[in-house]
Amino acid sequence: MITMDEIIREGNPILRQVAKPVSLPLSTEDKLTLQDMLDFIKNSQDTDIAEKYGLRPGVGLAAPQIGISKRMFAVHVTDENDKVYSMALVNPKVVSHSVEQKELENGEGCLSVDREVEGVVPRYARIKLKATDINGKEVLLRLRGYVAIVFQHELDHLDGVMFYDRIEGLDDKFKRPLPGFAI
Ligand code: LHY
Ligand code: NI
Repeated sequence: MITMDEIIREGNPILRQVAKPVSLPLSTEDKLTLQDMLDFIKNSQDTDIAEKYGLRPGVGLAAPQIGISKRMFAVHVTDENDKVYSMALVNPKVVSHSVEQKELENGEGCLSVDREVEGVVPRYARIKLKATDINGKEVLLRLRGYVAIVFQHELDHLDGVMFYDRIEGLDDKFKRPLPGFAI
């Protein structure tokens, strides 16, 4: 099982790489990795398991965070209407998004960041996402609110972007320009 020891922390260049597309059909190895990632997130939300293994509670995990630079992530998160999004996705693509932005009032954290970074992280309020699930099925998701923010946080990891890169005016030694804005 994945524990915190496997989670790569900021400063490791893998977190700054643009992850590679996953080849389809999914290999057995990639499927096992995806299942491990989803299990980690679920375990981290189980008080007893989290305490036993010292897991920090999380709602999402991207493959680069366990040192695998491939375009895949897992989420286990509940929306405002108690709908549970529990899935592992590969090659996700935002096909459309709102103009409206939204942010979590208390900012964001990251399982790869062992400190608090203050500041709001602007995200799209709504996104439509196309991806392939662990069974090789293509899915189209319409996401809003907290869940949309979590998915965007995980998507960013696939492009080597950390949440604090998006905090306006933040001065931080780990902060990098967003892709497309480099000189
Ligand atoms: N996981 C964070 C977590 O706590 C994701 C997250 C997203 C936190 C949005 C806060 C706001 O589950 C990760 O860092 N995964 O990359
Ligand atoms: Ni993160």
